[in-house]
Amino acid sequence: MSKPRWKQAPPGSHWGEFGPDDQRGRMNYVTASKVLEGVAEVRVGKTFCLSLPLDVPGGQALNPRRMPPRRFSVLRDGKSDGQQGFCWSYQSEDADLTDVVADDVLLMSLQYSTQWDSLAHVGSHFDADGDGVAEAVFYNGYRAGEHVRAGQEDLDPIAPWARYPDPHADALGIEHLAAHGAQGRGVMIDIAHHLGRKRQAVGYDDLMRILDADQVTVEQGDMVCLHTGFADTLLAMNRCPDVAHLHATGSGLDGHDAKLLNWITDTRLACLLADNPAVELVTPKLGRANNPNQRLRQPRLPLHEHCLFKNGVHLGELWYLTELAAWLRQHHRSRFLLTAPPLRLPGAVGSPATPIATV
Ligand code: UVW
Repeated sequence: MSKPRWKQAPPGSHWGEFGPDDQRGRMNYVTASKVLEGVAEVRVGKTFCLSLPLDVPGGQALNPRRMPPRRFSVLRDGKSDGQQGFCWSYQSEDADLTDVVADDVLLMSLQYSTQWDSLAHVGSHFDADGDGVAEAVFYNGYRAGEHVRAGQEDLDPIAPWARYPDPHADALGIEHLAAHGAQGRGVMIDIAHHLGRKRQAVGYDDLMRILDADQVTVEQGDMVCLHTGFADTLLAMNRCPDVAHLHATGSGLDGHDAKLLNWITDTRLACLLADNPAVELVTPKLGRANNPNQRLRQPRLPLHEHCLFKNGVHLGELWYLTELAAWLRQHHRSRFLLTAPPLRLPGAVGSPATPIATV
């Protein structure tokens, strides 16, 4: 039995729900019977790829901290074979060998494009050990600096932004989701159909109206997809995102709506996946308290805090849901089998994904 990591859990959280050392959060609700409920939704065998091309959005305008993919060819003995382009051949070892080989190396932010956030992605400053001082902690009290570690500074980085190589989430890394398989019953909520693509924070009341109108029911262990249309607007920009336009378009959940946050917890949904950049609508700057000397400590991303930090609900962002949402609407359905494993990359805080829906 490991030493308890917290004396007090954050208000509105469910730390310890699956045991004090759990690292899978509400994906624990995606049980074998839940997978079978997903499989029962496969009726015609049609599949949908729910990933954007991984070089979308394009550049760094949408999020300056996220680097687009750069690929490098692998050289053999320090050189490429000029005749073969970037390929190399075993002929350098033995002239009788005929094989021609191409290998790539990839350098990118794991959360550049269609992605999963692990539970080590967003934590909070919270006094978990009850000593009166807030410390940086993640879900189930795992600590920044101890369980989720930054890399060591490298003065000769391969790129300016690769200055701290080998960070490691010893706890809560994305490999826990990969080991689960991230397969279960998907449920589509088609926000774009009802609210269009204008920028808007979608609260509990809006969401309930949409669920009612489309007769969508969300149950324990469902993997819930939110179609806002943002990815369509982005794709139309063909890798040159017009950020002003993007910021004026596309809805997201209202992370400041307490009723909505309670709904997320009370339904016991397993994860939230959206075609927008953050699932929630990110407000540019929060107001200060009336007294400028009084610090108002609050999260910039309240839905991230509620889901990743407090309740172990994984988030998926920049998914591509348009064709699936249209097909489901045409066939009067909202449920499907979702198969969305992240990379089984130990210690990573997020991962690209190529989710597949089967209907
Ligand atoms: C942040 O930018 C913090 O996260 P996300 O990509 O999950 O919105």
